[in-house]
Amino acid sequence: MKSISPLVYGALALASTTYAASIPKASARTAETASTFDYYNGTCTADKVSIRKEWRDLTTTQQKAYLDAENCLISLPAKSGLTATTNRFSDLQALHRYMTNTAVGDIIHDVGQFLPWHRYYMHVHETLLREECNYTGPLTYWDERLDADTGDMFNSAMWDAEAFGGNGSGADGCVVDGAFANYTEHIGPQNEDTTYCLNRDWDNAWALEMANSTVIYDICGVYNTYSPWWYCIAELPHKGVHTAVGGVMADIKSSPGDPTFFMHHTYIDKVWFDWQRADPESRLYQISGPSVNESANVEPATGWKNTTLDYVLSSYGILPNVTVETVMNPMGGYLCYDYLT
Ligand SMILES: *[C@@H]1O[C@H](CO)[C@@H](O)[C@H](O)[C@H]1NC(C)=O
Ligand SMILES: *[C@@H]1O[C@H](CO)[C@@H](O)[C@H](O)[C@H]1NC(C)=O
Ligand SMILES: *[C@@H]1O[C@H](CO)[C@@H](O)[C@H](O)[C@H]1NC(C)=O
Ligand SMILES: *[C@@H]1O[C@H](CO)[C@@H](O)[C@H](O)[C@H]1NC(C)=O
Ligand SMILES: *[C@@H]1O[C@H](CO)[C@@H](O)[C@H](O)[C@H]1NC(C)=O
Ligand SMILES: *[C@@H]1O[C@H](CO)[C@@H](O)[C@H](O)[C@H]1NC(C)=O
Ligand SMILES: *[C@@H]1O[C@H](CO)[C@@H](O)[C@H](O)[C@H]1NC(C)=O
Ligand SMILES: *[C@@H]1O[C@H](CO)[C@@H](O)[C@H](O)[C@H]1NC(C)=O
Ligand SMILES: [Cu+2]
Repeated sequence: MKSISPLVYGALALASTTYAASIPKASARTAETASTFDYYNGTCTADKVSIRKEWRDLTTTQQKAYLDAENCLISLPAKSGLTATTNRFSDLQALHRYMTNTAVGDIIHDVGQFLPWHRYYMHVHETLLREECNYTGPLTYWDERLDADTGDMFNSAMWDAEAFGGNGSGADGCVVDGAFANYTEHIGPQNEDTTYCLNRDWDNAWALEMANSTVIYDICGVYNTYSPWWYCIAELPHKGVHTAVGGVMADIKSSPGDPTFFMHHTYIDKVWFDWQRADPESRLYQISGPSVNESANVEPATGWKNTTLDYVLSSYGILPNVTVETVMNPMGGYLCYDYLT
C-alpha cells in the first residue's frame, strides 16, 4: 500500500552523512536571519503582509470563522465548468485533478514546479475564501513536524469535532464529526466520478516516520540545492502525510476534496519558505527539475524542458496565469504573506 520506493528512500537517507544544518530549526530561526534579508517587494509592504498561523495559534473565534468560510465555498455554486463540479469548493478539487490529466500527464506532481504550483494553488484557495466568502482572518496550516515529534500525529485540536473532524469510521471510513461531517464527494476516486463520503483512514506510525524532525532536517535538510531537496520533501513528508491521513487525502488526483488538504499543503509551503529563507540569496529564486514527468515518457511537442522561472502556472482561469518567478517570494508583490513562526 505505502508507496515510497525503498531505493529512492535509501538514496536520500545515505546523503545524511553530509548533513550541513542547512535548515535552521524553527526555534533556532533567529530574528537576525529573518531581518538581514528584505523580502518585501513590489506592492507587498510590512503594513499589507498577511500572517499565516498554525491552527493552534488561532483563537477559537478565528478557527470557527475559517471553517465557516470553507463551508461557505461549499455552499456557493461551481463556476469553473470542470467535470463533476457541484460547488465552488469542488472547483478547486476538479482543478487539481485536471492538472494531473494534461496531454503530457501530471504537470503538478513529480515535477520541478510541484512546490510553485501548490504555492499558487494555496493562493487561489485563499483568494476564493477572501473574495467570495468575505474571510478576513489569517490563513492557517498544520505544523505536522510538531505532532510527529510527540509520537501522536493526530492529537492536534484541528482533528476535534469542533474543527475538521477525526478519523473515518464505519465500513467506508466516513468522517462523521466536525465541520465537514458527512460531506458528499462527487469527484473521484481518481478519475472516476462517483458519490461517496469524505473519508479518512489514519495511520499514525507511517505519519511519524514521514513527518518527524529527522525527515525535515536530517534527511531532506542536507540538500542545499532545490533539486533534489524538493523531491525529498515531495516524496517523504508531502506524500507520507497524504497517505497517513488516508482516504480522500491519499488520492493523488482528488485529495483537495478533504479540507485538510489545504492545512497540509500550506504547511509544505511553509517548509519550502523556511528552506528558502535559510539562505535567501541563493535559494529564494532557485528552481530546477523536469517540467513534465520524465518517467511517464510523454514528450511534449516542444521537447523536454526543465522548470525555469518563466514556466507558466495555470488554474484553468480561476485566477490569471502567473510565472513561477511570480510566486518564488511569498512577499514578492503578487503574494504578500509570511508565517508567524
Ligand atoms: C524584487 O523585484 C525585482 C524586480 O522584479 C527583482 O529583480 C528582485 O530580485 C526582487 N527582490 C526580491 C527580494 O524578491
Ligand atoms: C460578502 O460581502 C458582500 C458585500 O457585503 C456581500 O454582498 C456578499 O453576499 C458576501 N458574501 C457572502 C458569501 O457572504
Ligand atoms: C453523519 O452521519 C452519521 C452516520 O450516519 C450520523 O450518526 C451523524 O449524526 C451525522 N452527522 C451529521 C453532522 O450530520
Ligand atoms: C483510523 O480508523 C481506521 C478504521 O476506520 C483504523 O483502522 C485505524 O487504526 C484508525 N487510526 C487511528 C490512528 O486511530
Ligand atoms: C523519525 O523518522 C525517521 C525516518 O523515517 C525514522 O527512522 C525514525 O524512527 C523516526 N523517529 C521517531 C521517533 O519516530
Ligand atoms: C510519473 O510516471 C511514472 C511512470 O509512468 C508513474 O509511475 C508515476 O505515477 C508518475 N507520476 C505522477 C505524479 O503521475
Ligand atoms: C534538466 O536538468 C538536468 C539537471 O541539471 C540536466 O541534466 C538536464 O540536461 C536538463 N534537461 C534539459 C532538457 O534541459
Ligand atoms: C494559461 O496557461 C495554460 C497552460 O499553460 C494555457 O493553456 C492557457 O492558454 C493560459 N491562459 C491564458 C489566458 O494565457
Ligand atoms: Cu497536489
